[in-house]
Amino acid sequence: MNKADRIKKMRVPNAKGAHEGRLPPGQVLTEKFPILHEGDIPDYDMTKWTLKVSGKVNKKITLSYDDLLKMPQTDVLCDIHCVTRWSKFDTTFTGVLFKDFVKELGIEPESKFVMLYGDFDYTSNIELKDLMMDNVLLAHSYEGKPLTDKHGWPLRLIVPHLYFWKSVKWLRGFEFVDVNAPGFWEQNGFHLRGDPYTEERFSEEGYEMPEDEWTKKEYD
Ligand SMILES: Nc1nc2c(c(=O)[nH]1)N[C@H]1C(S)=C(S)[C@@H](COP(=O)(O)O)O[C@H]1N2
Ligand SMILES: [Mo]
Repeated sequence: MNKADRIKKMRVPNAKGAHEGRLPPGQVLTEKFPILHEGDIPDYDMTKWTLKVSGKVNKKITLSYDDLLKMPQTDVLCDIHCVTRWSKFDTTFTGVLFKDFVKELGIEPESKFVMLYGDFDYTSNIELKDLMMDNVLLAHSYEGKPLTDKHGWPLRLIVPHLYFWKSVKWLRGFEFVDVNAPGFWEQNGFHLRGDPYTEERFSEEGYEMPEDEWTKKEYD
């Protein structure tokens, strides 16, 4: 059974109660920080690490880690919501806001969509307008400390207003495109956009829902 099918079969928790309004429907609050990804954790030589901006943009650029650290730095306080049903309140990440990143580089995006690339061979599609939201961050730190490798060091995306699979760990590239082609999970049964408040979980509608597969996984 694939991941989408497993989540569809879970029982739906009752999300009504203390956090109604803040906790999206069908989510369970956790204090922990679960670790979820496909494949291996990368081991980088930071002298060779790059972040690539490609596709339909005026400036195609390859940045070093230093380039990023020299850009304006912002702390973002946000809640995060994983499609496997866990949500975590009040997380703080530090890094470069996407809207600042675009400004600094003088990129004039002509395209409405972006394909996000992370190691190893992870992709996720996103609309440019979702990336341009106020608290979308290219994050290098969590709670004031460098990200742990399991949570995406040296760089991960944080898109607080969409399910966490869009928050690409080990981020390596942004490709500006004019079609909203599905990324990795989007090709495997998950929604093209992924708004937790309207439960855009799957690419088809009408499923029975959760319990939680994440409790069986690793977390810190
Ligand atoms: N590169 C990469 N990024 C990824 C993933 C992945 O498999 N590879 N998984 C996504 C999914 S499904 C989730 S829920 C979050 C988990 O982030 P965390 O391990 O820090 O909680 O990372 C997202 N980013
Ligand atoms: Mo996930």
